[in-house]
Amino acid sequence: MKKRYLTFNILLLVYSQLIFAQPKNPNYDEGKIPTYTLPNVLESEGGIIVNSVDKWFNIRRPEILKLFKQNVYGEIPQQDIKISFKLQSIKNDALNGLATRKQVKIILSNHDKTLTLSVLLYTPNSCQKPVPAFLGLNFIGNQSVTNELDIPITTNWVGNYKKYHISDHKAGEQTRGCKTYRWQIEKILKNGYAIATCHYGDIDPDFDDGFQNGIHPLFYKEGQNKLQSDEWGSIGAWAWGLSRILDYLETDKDVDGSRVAVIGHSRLGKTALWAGALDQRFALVISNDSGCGGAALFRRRIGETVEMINRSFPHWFCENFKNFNNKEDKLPVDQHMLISLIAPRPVYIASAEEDRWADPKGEFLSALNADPVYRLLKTDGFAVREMPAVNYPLFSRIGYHIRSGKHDLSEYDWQQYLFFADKFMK
Ligand code: GTR
Repeated sequence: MKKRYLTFNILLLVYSQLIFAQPKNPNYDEGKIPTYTLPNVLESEGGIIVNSVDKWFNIRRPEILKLFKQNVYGEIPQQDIKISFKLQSIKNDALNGLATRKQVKIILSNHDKTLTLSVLLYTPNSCQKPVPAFLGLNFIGNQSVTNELDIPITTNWVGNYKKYHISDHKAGEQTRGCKTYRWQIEKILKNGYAIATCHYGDIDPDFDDGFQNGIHPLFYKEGQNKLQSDEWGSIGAWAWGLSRILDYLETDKDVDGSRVAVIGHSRLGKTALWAGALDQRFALVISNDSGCGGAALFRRRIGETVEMINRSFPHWFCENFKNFNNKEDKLPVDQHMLISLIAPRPVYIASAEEDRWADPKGEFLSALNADPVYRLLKTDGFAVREMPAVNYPLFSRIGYHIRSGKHDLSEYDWQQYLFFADKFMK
């Protein structure tokens, strides 16, 4: 009898823990969005009205960048670390002669620590070099983006995906080519672009370990073993890694380093936007279904919110960002300001109709509210005021579409990105 009573109590405890651990139900009702006011992208914290290109670049842009570093993505440590490039292999007739394929190691070291990024690069054989390029991180390793059999399977941490038989964070043979549809490599090459990628786990494994692995410890000062509250999380690290790959691409004679588009899907879409904001060498930026912490406005609090993202992914942003859990109105920035940091460079924001978690309307509104900066910088900005119909892409300097379907990076998305890149990078 006593034993039964105990079991009952334990079950009750476990059950109540489960209930309390559940994230609050996300809101999907437009009618329940609290009234909010976006920070004015063209007025400085000190009240200066930003009405010239000069004031934008000298006053407001640096201020906004700093606010994002301090409150959202974290500061990137300012130490110079050693970086070297090693060409691991070159294949001149990859993909039936369509491309030259290089595998390059980027070796980063500081104090006694080293980290290696493996970059996979295809350049089209039929084009005059140097060519413009797309650069994006991948989720499961370089072997997942192509069916070629001689790309080594990553031995670094990967997420667990039942579908690809990954249960212990190690990728196996089943992951070879499992994401080819997301990369459209042949199409990209046939359109005259190079494509470069690297596994995001090479830069920082995507789990919360108090920043003991990946790139962060390379920057720890003597005696430091954890981050300050305003220092970079994983998104900051992935974005920084993209810049190191760009460092390499600038040295590759087959690639035009001044015409590199940075692209990313979902958490890596957030990363692509932050990379484009931090590093003005990126000529064009593409955010695919980036959602909360990407293109979507925080203040709408629809789908994923600040609190939810910080709870599920405590390592993505800096510690200070947690101060804004359920306090979106206190944020000194919102994501239209992230888009504005990319101006006047072309940026493309893509959403998917069924991706309500990422708040497609909030992604659209960021684009719309970044428009004043793009216009101040003498571009055509964002060509519409109302959300375009599904599958009607828009190719102004701020490009945009909402396509039918789910959260994913599809062939349709790539068709628009290629068209957009043709317009601005060729
Ligand atoms: C979700 C997360 C989103 C998005 C997505 C992804 O679980 O809530 O913010 O980043 O993951 O990256 O696939």
